[in-house]
Amino acid sequence: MGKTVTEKILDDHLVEGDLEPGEEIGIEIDQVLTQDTTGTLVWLQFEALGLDNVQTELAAQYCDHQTYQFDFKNTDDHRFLRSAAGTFGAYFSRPGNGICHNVHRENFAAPGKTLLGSDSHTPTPGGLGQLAIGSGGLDVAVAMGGGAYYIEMPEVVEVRLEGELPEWGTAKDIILEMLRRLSVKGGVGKIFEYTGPGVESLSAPERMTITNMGTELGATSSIFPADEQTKDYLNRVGRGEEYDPLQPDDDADYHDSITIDLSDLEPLIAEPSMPDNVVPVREAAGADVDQVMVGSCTNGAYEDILPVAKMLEGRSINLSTEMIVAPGSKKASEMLAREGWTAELMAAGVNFSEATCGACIGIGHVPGSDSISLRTFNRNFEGRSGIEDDNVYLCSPEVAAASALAGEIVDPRDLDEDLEDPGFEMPDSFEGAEHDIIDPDEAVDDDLIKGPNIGDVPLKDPLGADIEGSTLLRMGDNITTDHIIPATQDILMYRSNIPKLSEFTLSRVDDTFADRALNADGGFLVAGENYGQGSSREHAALCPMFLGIEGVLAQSFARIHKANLFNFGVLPLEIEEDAYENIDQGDDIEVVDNVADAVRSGKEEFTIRVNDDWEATGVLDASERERDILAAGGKLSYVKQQHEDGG
Ligand code: MIC
Ligand code: SF4
Repeated sequence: MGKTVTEKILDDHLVEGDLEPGEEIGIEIDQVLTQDTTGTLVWLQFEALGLDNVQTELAAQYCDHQTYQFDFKNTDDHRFLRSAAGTFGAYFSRPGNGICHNVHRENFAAPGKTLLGSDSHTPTPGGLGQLAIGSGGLDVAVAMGGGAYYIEMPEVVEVRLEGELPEWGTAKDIILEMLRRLSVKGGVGKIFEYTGPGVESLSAPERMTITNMGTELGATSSIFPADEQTKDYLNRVGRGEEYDPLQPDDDADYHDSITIDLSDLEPLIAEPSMPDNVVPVREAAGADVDQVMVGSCTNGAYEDILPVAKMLEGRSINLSTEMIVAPGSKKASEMLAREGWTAELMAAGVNFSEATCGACIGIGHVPGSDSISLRTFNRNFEGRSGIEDDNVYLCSPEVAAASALAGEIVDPRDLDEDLEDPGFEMPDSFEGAEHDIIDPDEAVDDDLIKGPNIGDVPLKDPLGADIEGSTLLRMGDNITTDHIIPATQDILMYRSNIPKLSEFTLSRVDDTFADRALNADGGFLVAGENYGQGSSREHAALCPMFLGIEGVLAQSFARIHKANLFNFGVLPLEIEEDAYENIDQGDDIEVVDNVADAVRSGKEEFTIRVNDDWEATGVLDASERERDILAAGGKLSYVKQQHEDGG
């Protein structure tokens, strides 16, 4: 039987298992990427594992999320990361050089290779035919040490694109349409593979807007074939020799198929405060916009800002609206400046930010209370912008520019007859800022430099026989990792200091939680569907573990977060809606079986006793390897044990 693009790459990298959906597979990783706010733990864990050299073809450390050195803690983290990259053999992209996904696609991403990254938007270069997956930092550390990466073989779902985008239709509208149809949990356990005649009409950067935001569907990854468009992009970034054509076989067998006729699309917008709250822009039109932001790893490339510049050239943004452009890479800033577009944008009333994630996670450009911010980003979870009562909308750069001109949300087709669709255009070459990536051969440090805020990674005891405790917090559906450990500056600066960071755990849901958890002797979290969606930050599992959380009972889990719970020895049990409805905060929970034995022996259904009064079933959906990790008290202890055993 013919193979999909995904299967071809997996086949080439398979070290364990069969490509059967639901089966655990182990794959070899060619490239890894990490960034500043997940990277410190990656290297601390790499060190704790006793590893001393990067074993993958390539590893890249980016400094992009918190680049403003407000506080010595951020600066110390950057210095530690530079020293770790130098010591262990990774590329180091300096603070301000750009967002990991943008810089990686320009410099390293290549078709047919595997990429693992400690950031949930790692699938971005799927648009170049690379199989790229986001994970927790510990998985990245292990892969970087030469270990395989294990996942449940996802279902490969075809997304067949027919036709061509109409005027003012953009790649962003394609992925917003996917979110409108499938929701933020519609991609869990899936890889979306784009096929069909519509693919040819999309340039590689447009494809990468789609694969980037496939993460918002909860997908393991998203991928396009590698074709003439891929070759064209690689030529323009000066890496034409890395082109390797890759197409699905004619008789490739997909688990499911979705068709989108591109010519039917119209400008779309995600309303507050979930990326799947998608409606046509015309339905949201008329609302006053206080702030417009163009940027992020979804739409912050030079190619995304160029149409904005063309639309604003010779015009002025509305006086009631502030507009900020945050290029995704310093190279994009440099190119815009060299070509005069920066001046055009400034003349129209735009302010520039340095190339950083920044505002996407509430660091700078925080919207005013209860105001509307229109962004070209990928996430609009409540409070993520840095203020609880935010109203963040997500849209294409074109809709953002039109709305900045109007001062209100507007479909560009309705703004002004003279406004032309600027279309999508790529530069002939991407030149600039070469000196901002330090090659491992030119490393400036060869020893780790740890400031006082950089501590060790706490370990958990191996799993015991009895697990009991109180329901310390009961939450609803779609709880994000931004709820568990927010990413704003005042909290982010403790990412390398787990005891301190833990004080903020779930504080946005209940600010007494951390104290209550520390004082309780063990305990549980209870949640509805899709618990832990969003970011890959392993702190969202590590900090609850540090506070004594032994298990999470949820109706369902997001993929990366569930893997992180295993990695830190926290028991994730799936419960039915009925049980979820009947457990109240404060209820006593006991997992009745001898838990350590049962986990090791492969038991799937656990009896949960509530208040010594009634019983529910908790399902442990885990591979043998995940069970061993859980029983060992987490992956760090498990891998160390394997090394000691000579495994
Ligand atoms: C995000 O978009 O939420 C982040 C910040 O990039 C995270 C990584 C982190 O928490 O540092 C992600 O997506 O994994
Ligand atoms: Fe950075 Fe935002 Fe992209 Fe995360 S989603 S990598 S915070 S720009």
